[in-house]
Amino acid sequence: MRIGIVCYPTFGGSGVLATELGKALAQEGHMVHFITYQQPVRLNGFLPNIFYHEVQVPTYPLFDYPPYETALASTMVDVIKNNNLDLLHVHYAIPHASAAYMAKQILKKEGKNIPVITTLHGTDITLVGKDKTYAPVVAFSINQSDAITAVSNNLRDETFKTFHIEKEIEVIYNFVDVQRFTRKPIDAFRKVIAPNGEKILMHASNFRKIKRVQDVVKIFAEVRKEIPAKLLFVGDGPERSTAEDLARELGVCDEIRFVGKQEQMEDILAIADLFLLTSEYESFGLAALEAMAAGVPVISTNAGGLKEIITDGETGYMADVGDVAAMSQNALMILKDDKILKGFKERAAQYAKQYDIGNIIPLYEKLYEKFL
Ligand code: GMT
Repeated sequence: MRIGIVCYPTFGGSGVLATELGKALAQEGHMVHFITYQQPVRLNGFLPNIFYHEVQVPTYPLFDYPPYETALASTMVDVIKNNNLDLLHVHYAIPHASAAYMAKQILKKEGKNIPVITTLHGTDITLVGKDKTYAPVVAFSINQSDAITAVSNNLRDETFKTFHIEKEIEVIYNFVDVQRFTRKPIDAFRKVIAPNGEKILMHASNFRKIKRVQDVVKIFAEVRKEIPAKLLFVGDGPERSTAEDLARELGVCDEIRFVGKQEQMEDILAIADLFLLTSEYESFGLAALEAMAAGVPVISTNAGGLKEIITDGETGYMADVGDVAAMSQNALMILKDDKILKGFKERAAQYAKQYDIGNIIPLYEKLYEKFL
């Protein structure tokens, strides 16, 4: 098949998922064309069967806001026509689903039918999408898609609650390449972070408000009162300085490393003992799944779709949003006893296998085949 994939090229979960999907499809022999404004971060190195088309958005003195959506729709038309694509798969509804609708209408006039599949990822529905500035366009363009998928049952339900959706939404879970995340820890790296054998806690996100990174710092400060530990913050974003200020206030700043945006998550996760995800909402929590695949148990909130991937008391523990005391207790329960920790690590890795890339890619292929 010749497949167009449209996504955000950044470190966000939807872009990561879309890129990994495209790479896997290319490995299966499909021709995959990425259409976005920048090379996706996980699209590194040369890969046969993968093509990348950058959306150029020319500036003009009249434009205070250059019209990206128009440029994207025009690029979609151009790429679909010149590469004779069979279908377009857009990730994150805003503005990808509406740009795809526009491209579809233009091509229809020229006698070409291009099926559009929209995958909903989370905040495109639950936060940004439902804002009345965007809602009518989001609802309309989702309904105009030939197929809709959501990354969890929770997101599917939230979408039906938020919008009047006239079609079925198929749930296709996020996935992880288990083999890639099964890494031996790099000893030298572990020694740099935790020279005296301290336990390593980790959080990775885009540091937006919804992630509640202050709770991560608070949990870490509680853990530090009882056991020697270090905290690794991976990623960057608007709440980073708030987290840093709080760490200083709580006297744990020297025990925390902010390592910024990282591509090689598998190497970083390999040295971690516990992953913290304190979000107010996660449609799925791909970061938590990657942690589990690397054999790292997860302490998280019970928000959104997290309940669908974390098994309480087996692969980690969940607590209510903001319940720092419970999350700290849960973290200590796992970390205090090496035998208990080992059990959680093994089960996390084992449970992650059901979301292995090899189980999920065929579901997308099956969906695509319906439109050929
Ligand atoms: O979590 C973010 O803020 C990034 C966001 C995105 O769209 O890139 O992630 C969403 O999509 C991921 C992949 O499907 C999910 O695993 C995340 O849970 C979801 N984030 C939220 O729902 C907040």
